[in-house]
Amino acid sequence: MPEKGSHGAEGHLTTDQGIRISDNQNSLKSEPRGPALLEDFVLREKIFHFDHERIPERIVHARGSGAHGYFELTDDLTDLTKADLFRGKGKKTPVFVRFSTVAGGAGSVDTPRDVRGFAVKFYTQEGNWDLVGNNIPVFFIQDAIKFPDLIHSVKMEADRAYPQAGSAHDTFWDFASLMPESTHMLMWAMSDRALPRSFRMMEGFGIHTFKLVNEEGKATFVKFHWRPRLGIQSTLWDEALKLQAADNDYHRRDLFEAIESRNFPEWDLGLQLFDEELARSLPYDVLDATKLIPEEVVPLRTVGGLVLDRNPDNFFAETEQVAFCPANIVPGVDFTADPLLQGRLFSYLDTQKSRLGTANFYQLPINAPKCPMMNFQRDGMMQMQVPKGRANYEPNSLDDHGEAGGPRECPVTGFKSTAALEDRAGNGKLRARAELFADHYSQARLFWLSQTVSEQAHIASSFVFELSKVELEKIPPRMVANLRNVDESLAKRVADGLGIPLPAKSEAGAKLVELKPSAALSIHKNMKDTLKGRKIGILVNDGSDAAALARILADIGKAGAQAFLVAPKKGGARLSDGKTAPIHGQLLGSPSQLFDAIVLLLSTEGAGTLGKDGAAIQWVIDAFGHLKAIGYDAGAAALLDKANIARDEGVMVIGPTFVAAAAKRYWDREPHIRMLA
Ligand code: HDE
Repeated sequence: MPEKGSHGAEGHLTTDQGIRISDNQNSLKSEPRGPALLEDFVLREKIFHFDHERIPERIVHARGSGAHGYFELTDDLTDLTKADLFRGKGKKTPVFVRFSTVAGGAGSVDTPRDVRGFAVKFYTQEGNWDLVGNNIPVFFIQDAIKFPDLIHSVKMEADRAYPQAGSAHDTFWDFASLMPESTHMLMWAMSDRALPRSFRMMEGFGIHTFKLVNEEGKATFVKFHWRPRLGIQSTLWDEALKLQAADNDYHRRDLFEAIESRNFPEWDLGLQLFDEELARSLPYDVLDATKLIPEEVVPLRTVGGLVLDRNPDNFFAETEQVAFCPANIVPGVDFTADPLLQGRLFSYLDTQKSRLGTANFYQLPINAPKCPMMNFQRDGMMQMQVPKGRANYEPNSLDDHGEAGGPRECPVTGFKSTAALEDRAGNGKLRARAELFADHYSQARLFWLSQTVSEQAHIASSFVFELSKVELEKIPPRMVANLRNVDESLAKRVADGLGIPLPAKSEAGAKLVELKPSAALSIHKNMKDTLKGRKIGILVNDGSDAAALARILADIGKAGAQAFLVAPKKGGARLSDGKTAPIHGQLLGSPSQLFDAIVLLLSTEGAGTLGKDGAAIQWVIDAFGHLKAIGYDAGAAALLDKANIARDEGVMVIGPTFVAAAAKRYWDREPHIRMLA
């Protein structure tokens, strides 16, 4: 079939039937002012197809952005797994990755406070393996049977159909406060992890414990971690809110542009590997998706890298139609009895039939395996394959008669489920949870204690903000009562912030264990002092110093960052040398939240003019408020004064040290400019 879009070598526009179209501007009429004719098959076909362009959006994770790339193995894992992609140092496996928000619809914004999906489809030589993860290593619930309740509560409310893409509303907090098992995940969701700066700067986690299985059938527990090579980076709440206004597509654009400019996003794949004995020794259950295993207990082993190096050719055909499914697994990897995972194994295939309309969606190019694929599944809507031969059942003996008998089972190389490593109490069938699942607070406390002072303030303030949006008065005290099991000071700060009395502590439900804080859980402790992959906004005006601009552009380029020139007029700014500097964005349309640090290069006169422009003053105030570095030259000082900017450690006269300083956020500034809980 010729590719859609190419429509034959000669580039003729045709109908879906291949008939050449002579006029694509005018419908067929009986006379110039006469009615359109029913006979016009060109018009009818075009409108008909247009009318049916949309498909149902995903029930969760509706808004997403994807890219192609590859996974490269750097550490041979033959001793641990027979999976092809993990054998042979240097082996490359093609992938498609989709990042997403969870709660919002397909047309919602990129930067709400939300969990992000991190779904990877590996097209291995032995079939497709999907590692469908998130950017947070734990989940809200322990058992899949609660998933519809969780999602109903967080999506827009049933009667009023708002809010879109946000958890700050009654039904979410009603459910969350009644589900103490969600407390650990709430700590993460209220932290800056839920406000990533870029898909390229967030971690990914498989969350559940899986198994790797080697040739001998020996299984090892594994947890999967994606580590961004640019380090973890998040935004502040105020910044995320303003980004929603400045650029709805902030993350989608960032991913697309990074790949277009060959700054390929990269992650390391780290594995936490452990055996049954270690699992048994832990004070929590490795089958419980609300728990993580600190890296201090089981360190990460880096085994490979993920590189995204190609944007999709077509968003709908690829990013929209890609169907990830945790049940897509290859020999050498296996599931565990995690009750959340088990529910997921059913859900994805089921929902994809409803979303993509036919059981044959696996034949779409983005979903089809890149290795041979043969079975006796037949027919169905939109069957694209034309299977040959008489046999459409198995076993058959048609081969014996010299006719094609079709594919056969592979007893040796085929996928085999491993025996459950998990404890079996021999209780028969029951609707119950394992004992250690009842500890809902110890790891929430571990997370809290692992944060910096400033991160703790963000978490406390997020709880205050979200709960302040709740109208039913009984909900916030219930949530604060749960938080008292996490940390008394946190609960007190949230109660104070809301202006409510501290409620009695809720029942902990299980004996809490004191866990050692883990530095890996903090963003601030894991940020990289690098400008690589980031964007610096430079404000110039007529009269700006040409030599200073050339110097800073060279420094930024050397640091691997992107410079973005902003001026009051898109036509450019006439610099001190009389030349016009080309501008990337006009001031009003390029607010400073789009940048990681800013530079002001202004003549005294230029600064004076901008001092009368609200957009310029706001530009500076926002960068300062978002704790970014500000570099300026002598002329620009007047604009800083007009914006009332204190000269703290992060505000400096531009010079050779600026680039290093610009890689940081100035957390110490925050208590001076913002009341946090
Ligand atoms: Fe999903 N989830 N999920 N989920 N999930 C879907 O599948 C579901 C869960 C995740 O970019 C749906 O094709 C259940 C955890 C991602 O296309 C659906 C449960 C994690 C994506 C579904 C969970 C995820 C989805 C909706 C509780 C992190 C987007 C559309 C047992 C490990 C994939 C679709 C993409 C999408 C069900 C919980 C990650 C309805 C029942 C935990 C990244 O099948």
